[in-house]
Amino acid sequence: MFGFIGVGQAGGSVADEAMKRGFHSVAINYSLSDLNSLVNVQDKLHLVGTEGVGKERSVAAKHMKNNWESSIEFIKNTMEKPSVQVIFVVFSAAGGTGSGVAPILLELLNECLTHKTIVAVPILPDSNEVLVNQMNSLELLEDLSMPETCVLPLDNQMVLSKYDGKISETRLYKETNKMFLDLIEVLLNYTDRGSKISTLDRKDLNQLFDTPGIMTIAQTDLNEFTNEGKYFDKLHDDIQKSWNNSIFTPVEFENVMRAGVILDVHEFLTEHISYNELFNVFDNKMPLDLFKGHYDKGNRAITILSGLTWINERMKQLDDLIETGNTEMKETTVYKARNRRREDLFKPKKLENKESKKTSYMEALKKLKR
Ligand SMILES: Nc1nc2c(ncn2[C@@H]2O[C@H](COP(=O)(O)OP(=O)(O)OP(=O)(O)O)[C@@H](O)[C@H]2O)c(=O)[nH]1
Ligand SMILES: [Mg+2]
Repeated sequence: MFGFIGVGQAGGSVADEAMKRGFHSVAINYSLSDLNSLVNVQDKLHLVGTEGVGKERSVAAKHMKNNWESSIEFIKNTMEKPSVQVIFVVFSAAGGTGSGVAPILLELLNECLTHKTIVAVPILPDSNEVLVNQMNSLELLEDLSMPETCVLPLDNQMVLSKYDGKISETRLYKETNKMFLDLIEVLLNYTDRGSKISTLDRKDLNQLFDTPGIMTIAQTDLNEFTNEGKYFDKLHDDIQKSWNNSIFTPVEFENVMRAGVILDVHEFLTEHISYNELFNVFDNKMPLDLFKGHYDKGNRAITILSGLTWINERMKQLDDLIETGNTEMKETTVYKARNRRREDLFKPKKLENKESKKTSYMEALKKLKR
């Protein structure tokens, strides 16, 4: 079974939704009001030292020295259940609390729960968000960049682009959380399902999550193939494209360590898949380990790639965004008031207006006399 630890507000929201769906979930935050707003999660750790960190990662990290022991105790008490094998640590990269606390917490977890599989799920901001959020995210990615665990970067920007940017912030967050948990549930459902050909079971799935490095999970709709609308040579292309069109950050095509492929299609399509062709976009050509699950009730493929190279392109994108945003700031100028002397304020004003009125009156009189 899977468990969730939500850190900060965004992490808490995902954990709360996960709890609603029956996953064992807990939440950690400096903000008591954020914790109180969670309705499904019962196990909450209120970090002490400050009620808010004002989006400052370093403040969040600094206060962890007073929360070290309580965090270990909380983790042990709530997450040591033997039924929980894989633990997702979900947090926003863009804020202060989750982004500052999670890297420390991940280290703690790796030390305290050595027999569990820990998966980091940072949530990356969409590019409309303010620069401070982009900077926090860049810093977080730097902090995590030599991961001891699997890192599954959920990306608000990817979900936003699915809606062509036309979705409110609140709905975007809700939708992203929902899509993420739907996908996790779909994966788990497959591992429970039998197949006469080959299955991808829980142990395979756990192995995939147990691989350090970037992970992605992508779905490909194969409807058009089963309707014979597309040629088979497009099959590999479509699946490859899905890797950069998921709800997670697009991947780099350097190394892939492990892969899981769930093919839920009519058997005739399964015969056309070549794993060599599928993975040849990677520099290392083939994963070191491959799990196959073939089912024949649906019309989709799900690929899980793990041990991928770090998301350097996404980091560069954040860096560029910050740079452009920063240079677009105009040089500050201060409004220059007209030059006047204080004593002039008290002088009687010249009657320029009256005089000009006078002349026009005189002119009118002249006209009448003509
Ligand atoms: N996908 C998703 N993203 C969210 C959600 N809530 C917030 N976000 C993202 O997280 C960012 C805000 O981070 P928070 O989670 O509020 O930050 P925090 O960890 O509580 O840290 P501070 O509030 O700065 O102390 C937003 O800018 C979004 O990028 C959510 O429910 N789902
Ligand atoms: Mg917050």
